[in-house]
Amino acid sequence: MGSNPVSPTDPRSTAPVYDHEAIEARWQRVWEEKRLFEAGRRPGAPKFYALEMFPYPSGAMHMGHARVYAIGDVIARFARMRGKDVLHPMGYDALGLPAENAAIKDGIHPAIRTRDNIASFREEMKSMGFSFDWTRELATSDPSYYRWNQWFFVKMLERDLVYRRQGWVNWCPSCLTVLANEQVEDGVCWRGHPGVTRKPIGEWAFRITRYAEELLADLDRLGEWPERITSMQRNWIGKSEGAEIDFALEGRPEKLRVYTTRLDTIYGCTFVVLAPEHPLALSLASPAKRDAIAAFAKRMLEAGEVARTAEGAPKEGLDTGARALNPFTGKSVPVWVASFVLGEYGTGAVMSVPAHDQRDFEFAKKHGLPIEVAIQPAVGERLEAAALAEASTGDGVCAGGLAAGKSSAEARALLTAHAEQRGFGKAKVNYHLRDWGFSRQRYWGTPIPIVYCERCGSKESPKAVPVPVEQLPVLLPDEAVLEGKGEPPLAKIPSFMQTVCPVCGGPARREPETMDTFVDSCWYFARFLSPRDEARPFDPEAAKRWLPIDVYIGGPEHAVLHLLYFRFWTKVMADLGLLEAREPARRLITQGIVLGPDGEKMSKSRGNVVSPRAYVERFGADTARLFVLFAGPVERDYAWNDAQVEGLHRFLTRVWRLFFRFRGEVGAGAPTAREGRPLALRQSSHRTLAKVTADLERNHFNTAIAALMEHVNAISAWVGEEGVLEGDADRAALREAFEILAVGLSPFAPHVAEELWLELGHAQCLQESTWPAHDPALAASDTLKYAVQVNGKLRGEVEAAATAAEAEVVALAKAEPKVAPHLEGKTLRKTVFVPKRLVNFVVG
Ligand code: ANZ
Ligand code: ZN
Repeated sequence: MGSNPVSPTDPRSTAPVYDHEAIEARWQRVWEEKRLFEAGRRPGAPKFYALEMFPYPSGAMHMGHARVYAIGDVIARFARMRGKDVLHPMGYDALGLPAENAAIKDGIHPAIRTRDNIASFREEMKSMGFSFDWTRELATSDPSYYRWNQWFFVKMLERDLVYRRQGWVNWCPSCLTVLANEQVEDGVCWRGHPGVTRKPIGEWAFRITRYAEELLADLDRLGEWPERITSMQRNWIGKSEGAEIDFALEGRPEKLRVYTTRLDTIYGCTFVVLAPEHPLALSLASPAKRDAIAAFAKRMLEAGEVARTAEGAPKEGLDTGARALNPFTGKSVPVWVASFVLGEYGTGAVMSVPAHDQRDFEFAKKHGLPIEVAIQPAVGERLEAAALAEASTGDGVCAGGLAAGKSSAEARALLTAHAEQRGFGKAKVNYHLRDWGFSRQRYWGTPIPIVYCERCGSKESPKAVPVPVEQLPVLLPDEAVLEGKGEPPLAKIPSFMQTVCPVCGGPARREPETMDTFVDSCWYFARFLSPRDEARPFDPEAAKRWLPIDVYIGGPEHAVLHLLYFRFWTKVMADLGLLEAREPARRLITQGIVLGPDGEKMSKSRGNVVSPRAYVERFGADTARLFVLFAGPVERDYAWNDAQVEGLHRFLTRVWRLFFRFRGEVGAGAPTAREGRPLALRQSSHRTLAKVTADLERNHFNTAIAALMEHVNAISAWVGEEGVLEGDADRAALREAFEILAVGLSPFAPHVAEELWLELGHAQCLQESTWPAHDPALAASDTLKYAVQVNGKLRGEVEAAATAAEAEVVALAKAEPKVAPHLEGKTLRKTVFVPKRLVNFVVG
């Protein structure tokens, strides 16, 4: 078999055995030695930035990682072969809670655990043959990274984009500590203590709301983001257009301002409701009710917004005893406090219209408050308040008042204008988006670069002084007291806490809080541009070339946190003059998850976790990659399936055997034959190339792989059992078939592909080669199906060569056995021929 001389020490001497281990190790070494994956190798070429969401380095890589990086790798490899200068970096989202929680349990320092986890992640990713530019690897736990988080903090503080506010946290009264949401389940802390409550606490927040409108408007320009993600962001930002209206209070000088999106319903307002925590609630309440309202407010704040606004949550409330005057009618209505009105949205006060708002309706029914219809449906039966079974929430026609007879939309405009004219109201836009509270009472995070100085402030309220940027980083101390109890960990380390004030030089205390790790992932994509930069977060010139990211890939679970925060941060970086782009990523791909073999989400507790490592060892990276890419479309979830993995391994083995059976016989010349025996094989080759190329352009990887499988079948069938090649034209066609197979496989199963390519006599790696163009004539489907009709009625079908002339097709159609009887003995009046589609005989 084969005529190439093979020395006994050459690994190729074992060629007929598909030794994935040797092949994969070899190509990974070659790629690295040739530095093929380093960005900037083709300075004049168009750039292409492919990025996968970087991993949190937990114990080991899991299938979800394997899938997302395999997707990114196919895209990066294809782009390189299309002549792009590709940036495809990898790093670690290395700070965060899991390492700290684990440390509390087993005492292993988060830094050590993280270092070890990164080492094993790196090794596993390398074993998969992912084409990362490893020279740019970074970890967010490295002070050379997080110092720039601190730098951004200071710059944003200067621009009033950072501020201190009152926030709410989960509090465990037994541990005397603040807990993250994921550490609390049903009011029980992760260490088993019941009675977790919410507690007010000072926190740092980013003023993301300043960008609400831009974040919303730019969603329309993100043409290549999944609609599902942009609509989740749109809802999350929650733009609301309405009006603020002032109600006078009986016997008091203050006004009560409400926010409404339905000013058209004002004539049906029968009471006003305040959030229990509204600043006026207590002072409005009659003395007898004050204690009850204070207790109610405390209970509501502890319950939290989610519980209060949940559908079906009880509509609790209390009458304050005060009364407000509807500015449109002068009518006096009672003022209540209620669970479902939130202090932090709008004005914290609502004009209640139970006939047209469901929450108000339920509240009115429960507390015996009146219901009055203000809007009649444009068509259909008149509404009667007494007969309502639920609120009628749609727009309609105003039943009375200034806008009587007008549509709801007209009425809103008219009544708002009236309120503006009279000075008791105005149009107002609100957003549901809240500022981002990002300080955490944790150790394993970026220290917030603030010191508190009593001399610059006062003993009662020490001034928060930012650490000057020249003094950054504020290093996270190695010493860590991790007990999961009491004060934040950094507060327990005197050597960290005690410092001097950068303004007055007096003694000062450091901020013991650290940053949310979502800060780290806001801008890592930019750090990859100059990851060793000591002078600035990243090189703005490099940013000009590389940003925005061309394809960003990650899980859809990040729809509204990470993916919104990193858009926000990009806009801030642009406003700081660091960037031109105002959006981080042109295109977003959200991949489905790989479920366990039982079809359930993989989890340790279910015992259905499949780790890539074992499969890479047993079947090789190429098989593992093919599995995660072949099992279904990119966005779809699917379950791990051992049988399919084995099937894919058999496929690669088959490719291997087929190739080596003919390795010595494939010709050297380029094929030219367009007829005879070679034609069928050449057509399969070019059709496959056309299909794989088109599928790669659309990220339809599973169908591309299926086309390659068909091509292998076609090669097999063509060579036949005997495997006899007749002459140079056959040999050249076979070479072409294998070359196209190698090229087509190369983004998916790159190690096998490179091996075939080398064996075909190429000196350059596939990753250095150019993706070939298919020959359209050979790729064209060579036969066409024509429908044959007689007097417009379908009678049969014929298949004709794509190149066949009209006369030829018509002749075939006439001869078709199912058609001929309908023509017999009739006069053919007309023949209608629609190219590529149909023949219709009109007979009489
Ligand atoms: C009167 C009214 C009548 C309302 C009606 C709705 C329907 P979005 O779209 O979410 O902005 N609201 C205002 N502030 C609130 C707060 N702090 N907590 C709870 N609810 C509040 O919703 C705006 C509507 O939600 C406002 O319009 C107000 O109720 C209520 F037939 O005013 B509406
Ligand atoms: Zn000071």
